[in-house]
Amino acid sequence: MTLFEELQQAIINGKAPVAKELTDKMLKEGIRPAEIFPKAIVPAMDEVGRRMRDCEFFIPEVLIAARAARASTDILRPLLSGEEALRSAGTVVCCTVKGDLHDIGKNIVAMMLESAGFRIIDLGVDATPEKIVEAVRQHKANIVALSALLTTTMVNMKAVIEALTAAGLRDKVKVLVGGAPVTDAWAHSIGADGYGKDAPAAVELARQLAPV
Ligand code: B12
Repeated sequence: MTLFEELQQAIINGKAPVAKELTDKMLKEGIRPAEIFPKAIVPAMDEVGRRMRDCEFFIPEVLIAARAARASTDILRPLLSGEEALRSAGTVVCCTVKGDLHDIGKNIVAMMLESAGFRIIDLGVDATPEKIVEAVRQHKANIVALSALLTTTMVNMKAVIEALTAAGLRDKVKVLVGGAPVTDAWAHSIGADGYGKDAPAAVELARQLAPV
């Protein structure tokens, strides 16, 4: 097995200390940090996504795999010159909308997107439209990923889109929405660009909407 394959296995199996060790070893052997994303981390998280879709993996396995991926990305991120590899996939402002404190799904989506090479600006939970608009402007984001778990807070997704429009930023970003009560029909009705039912779908959508 190559080191790339070993790292893939470590991530899929959720072995964060092994992932860290292998990443250090790869760097010592002269492998470029930017090479490790497409050849190990991204395919590993793609496989995790496939397993989740096929019900071979459930939330705990996904979280553990994402944590292993993070053990590797934490080492690599500061080494990427000008963050070229991360920036090339796009910048995502992600959050749970105002009034909503559920963040487990949002965190999985953020970790999967990060593992897929996106730069993540995570605004946490209870994010106001103003805060989101400000972050999009400041970080020149090209994607906004909004999560809502309550039927009473879904409507705040619409408020974010209206605030982006009012700030003249709507045509600069693609807005993705998700969360248990959210549907494709809802996404359409509020003028979002896409709805994803789970984290792998979020990655697919982000790749489609902001192609490298
Ligand atoms: C855990 C939980 C909590 C925890 C949250 C902890 C945390 N840090 O997140 C706590 C205990 C704090 C909580 C509080 C409340 N909760 Co609660 N909670 C849940 C529960 C059991 C699980 C949610 C979860 O984490 N699921 C696992 C994750 C992985 O799934 P997910 O969030 O759906 O995310 C996936 C997808 O939806 C998608 N996705 C998510 N976000 C995004 C974003 C994008 C862009 C994309 C593309 C995809 C995407 O990808 C994710 C990964 O695959 C749900 C029940 C349920 N089955 O959903 C109730 C639930 C959501 N809660 C509910 C309620 C009512 C509440 C409270 C109001 C309870 C109360 N009376 O105080 C409060 C509200 C607090 C607030 N203001 O937010 C109701 C909502 C009912 C409704 N239809 O509105 C639910 C459905 C329970 C129920 N059946 O009544 N809750």
